Amino acid sequence: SVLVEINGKQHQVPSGATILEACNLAGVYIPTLCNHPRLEPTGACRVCVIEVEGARNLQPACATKVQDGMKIKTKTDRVEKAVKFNLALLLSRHPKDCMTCEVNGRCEFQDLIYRYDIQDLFPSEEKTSTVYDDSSPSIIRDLEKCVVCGRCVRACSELQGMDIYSMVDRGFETLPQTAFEMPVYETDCIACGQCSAFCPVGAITENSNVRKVLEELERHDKVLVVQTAPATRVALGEEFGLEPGSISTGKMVAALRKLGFDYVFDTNFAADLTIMEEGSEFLERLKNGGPFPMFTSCCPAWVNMAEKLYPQFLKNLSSAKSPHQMLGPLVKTYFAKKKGIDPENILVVSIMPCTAKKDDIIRPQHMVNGMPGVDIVLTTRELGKLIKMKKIPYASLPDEEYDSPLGESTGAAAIFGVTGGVMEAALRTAYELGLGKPLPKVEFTNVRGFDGIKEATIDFDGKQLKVAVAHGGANVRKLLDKITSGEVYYDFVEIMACPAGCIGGGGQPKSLDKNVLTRRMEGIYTIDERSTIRKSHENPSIKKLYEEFLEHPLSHVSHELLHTTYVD
Ligand code: HC0
Ligand code: SF4
Repeated sequence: SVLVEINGKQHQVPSGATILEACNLAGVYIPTLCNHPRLEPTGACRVCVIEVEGARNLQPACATKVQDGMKIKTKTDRVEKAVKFNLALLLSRHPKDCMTCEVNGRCEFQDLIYRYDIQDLFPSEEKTSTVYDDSSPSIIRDLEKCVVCGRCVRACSELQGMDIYSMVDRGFETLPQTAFEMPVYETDCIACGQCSAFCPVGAITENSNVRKVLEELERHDKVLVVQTAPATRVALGEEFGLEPGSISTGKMVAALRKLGFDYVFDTNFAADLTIMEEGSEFLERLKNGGPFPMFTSCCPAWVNMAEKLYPQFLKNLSSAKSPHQMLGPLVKTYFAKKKGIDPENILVVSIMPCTAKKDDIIRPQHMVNGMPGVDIVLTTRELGKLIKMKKIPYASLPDEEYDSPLGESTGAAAIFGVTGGVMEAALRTAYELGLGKPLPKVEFTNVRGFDGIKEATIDFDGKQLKVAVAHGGANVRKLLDKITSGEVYYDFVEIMACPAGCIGGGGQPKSLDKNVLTRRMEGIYTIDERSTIRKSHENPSIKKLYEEFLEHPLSHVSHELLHTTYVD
């Protein structure tokens, strides 16, 4: 560590830290827009400038490393003036329609303008940019609101390995643009939404369906069914001041009932079902000799990536639909029949940590009996917004339970929400169903954690199964390249496009906490540990579903409702 002086006080800080990190550790506030703890610093916004004794110019705190004996001043008139000037410049080119903005009240720029009491010094009537791109069902780009921080560019390239945007200088303005300024939906964009989760303002947001759902709730002329993804329950609370990783499943269910949904089901139930189908498919492939590796197929951004960039692997993807796309059709068949409801009169809403699910529900392959399996997707952020609009006191709601029969789930389903979870859940079931004997140990710890690519070898009655897990597009692409070149061989591979899996999904609450993913991951594994049933094939409601309706995994009905195809 090194000793630095910040505003006249000595602080011991880790060597190699940036001045911004050092000040954060010392509890000294520094404003910033372009910096994000999970992205490489660039110093682009110049809002974090500070004075360093001996240096003539102000320095960007995010991109300057501490040195032993450094004397840093963050509160001088010169700093204050520069920060205000830089904010005022940004404000001059920013629209002032905060009241109608998607992120009103949750905008980092708005907070800074308020905090520094910035007046509009250079009011301009002219729009600086007219790029408004709603081509994608997943994200909307309204670049008039862009503050040129470059976080979207970095999230897309550093984390996702996708490079959809680059900063384009058009003379009078610089903007994060697609190649040839194409609508984003026409590029190789996989709809993961990471760019929207890192945007500090409302320049890139999820393509919101809040109003649509609000209208359905108020009209209420249909049976309103909602399902919640595994990763939502450890993140939604953040929108209401709960610690990251707090498990608020019961409050979420209660809030959804208060909003007016008639049935609250759990995507986790269908995650158990996915394991039954996908696990059985894997066992079939072992019997029939492939094709290997078998890839998981539940991440729709990964499916987009495979279809757009790796068509050679489409035959390797499991044909199992993702859990929420299994639950929707089951609601409109199995459940509708049980309750005597006309399926045309049911609306299924999925609450997902994911923006790609908005794209996923309009795939023609997901139509069942002429109806979409799932009608509307709301991200975790959008659900937070809806709950706030309705003034529901989320944090103090008493816990409620999911409805049955599509609400019961196991610990195996819970861990779908983190990287490695689908693999672990699948192995728990494939082992016991395939070998007919109990697992020696229920946890597969080698596939857990944040390493970008994880591998394990599992002894499958003498056969050594090789499995791999990758998360975050950049890691995924590395792994796929190695598989393509023949450098590595695997039997089974789990892919999640977002960093850390769904807990880090592009539709999750925005966070500047660098430990947010660790906390959410802890929350997920805690749910698994606390579950009395931890293997999908032991879920009694799943057993009943097969007895009453599906017959057995990979049956004819299963194929009709629960499996899909891919196109390149
Ligand atoms: Fe996921 Fe899913 S686990 S993709 O990460 O498989 O979004 O949370 O809902 O469908 O279950 C996301 C999360 C899901 C699905 C499940 C899978
Ligand atoms: Fe890149 Fe994902 Fe944003 Fe598409 S949605 S531009 S792939 S970060």
